Amino acid sequence: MTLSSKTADMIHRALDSFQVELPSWGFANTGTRFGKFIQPAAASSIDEKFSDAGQVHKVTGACPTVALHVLWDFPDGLKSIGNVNALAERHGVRAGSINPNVFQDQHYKYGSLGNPDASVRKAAMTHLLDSAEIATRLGLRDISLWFADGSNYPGTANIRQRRKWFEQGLQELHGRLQGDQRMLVEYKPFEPAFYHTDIGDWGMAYLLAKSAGPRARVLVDTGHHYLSQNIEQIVDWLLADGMLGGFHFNDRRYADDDLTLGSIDPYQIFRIFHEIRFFEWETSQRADIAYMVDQSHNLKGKMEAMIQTVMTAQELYAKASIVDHAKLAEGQTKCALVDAETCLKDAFSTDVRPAIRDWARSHGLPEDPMDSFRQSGYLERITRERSQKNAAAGSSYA
Ligand code: RM4
Ligand code: MN
Ligand code: MN
Repeated sequence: MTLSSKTADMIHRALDSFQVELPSWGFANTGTRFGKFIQPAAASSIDEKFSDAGQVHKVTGACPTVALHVLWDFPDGLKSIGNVNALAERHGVRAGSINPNVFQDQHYKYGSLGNPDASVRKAAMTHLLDSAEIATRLGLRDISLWFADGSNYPGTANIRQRRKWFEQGLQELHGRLQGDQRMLVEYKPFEPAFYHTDIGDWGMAYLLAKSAGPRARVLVDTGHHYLSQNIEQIVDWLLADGMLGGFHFNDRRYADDDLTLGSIDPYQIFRIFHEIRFFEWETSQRADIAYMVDQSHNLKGKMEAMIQTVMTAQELYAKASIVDHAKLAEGQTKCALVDAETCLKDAFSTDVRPAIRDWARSHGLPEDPMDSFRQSGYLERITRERSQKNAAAGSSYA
């Protein structure tokens, strides 16, 4: 079935406005708690990460920015930012959000901003303020915050006290934001903490963001919910309150599995996009949302996994952009349940791929990004160049 020109046009405009940020760590060798499977082509320097991201952007046209993780990409903090903007530009991308890392160093064993030891809280604060400074010097807008803080056993942590420390810390960080900078507060129910997590759900993230100041928002990582939780309702509530700052996209079957987007439940992502598009239609305003990928690719080839993710995101966003909103609103008002639900089902089951190929062609992009990448010889080249270094990297769990 060919799409009507009106539908194709809606898809075209939606894709023009849709961009998704790639995580630098998605190109690096990462693992599970049991070990790392080393990929010979994995990136290990910021130069290689930008280069890989640049190739993904080149074939998809939808991911001009790269999220950076401070400890992994700037191991010496402010001192290592060097000429990072020029480096990114050389590979056809830009630096994106800045992700502080207050979970990996040894002193964070009992937490960062929630640590009972004032000197550790101070070390975490210094890292967060340095991260804000990095964002300012590089001219970047979003500081994306995830905290591993929590406890493993009942009675071992003063939950209310820790909340206060978080409020203070986030307020202090907010005070350093410049211009249009934002801070995004991410939540996660468990892992690595298995009894309580200090920012365990969207309500906690919302309250902390509110108390931090007007430029703080909530970040929704799609893998950070209990199974069967209605994520699109959370998204809708945050949208209504102007508190939705961004997403970390990934898919999962059980917990925070970090699988490629839409691999398990594409309808879930479609429903999220739908709530956003419906909000935009009702309010005639564009939601200011940073769409980001947060995945770690252990088994799939890292670059192919990323291209597949971006293509899936474009496809699901395109589907959500052709929902007949007027008809849907009417169905909702009249409680015509089947009619309203059919509006979503019709859009979801439409094959939007021909329209995406047209869109790509009209922008001088390859119609088949995966094939274009495979034909390019890039993977063979980086495999040759990087395999020796990667083979020397450790892979053991203990
Ligand atoms: C966490 C969370 C954060 C990410 C780290 C690496 O589970 O999703 O966003 O920075 O993993
Ligand atoms: Mn995340
Ligand atoms: Mn996660």
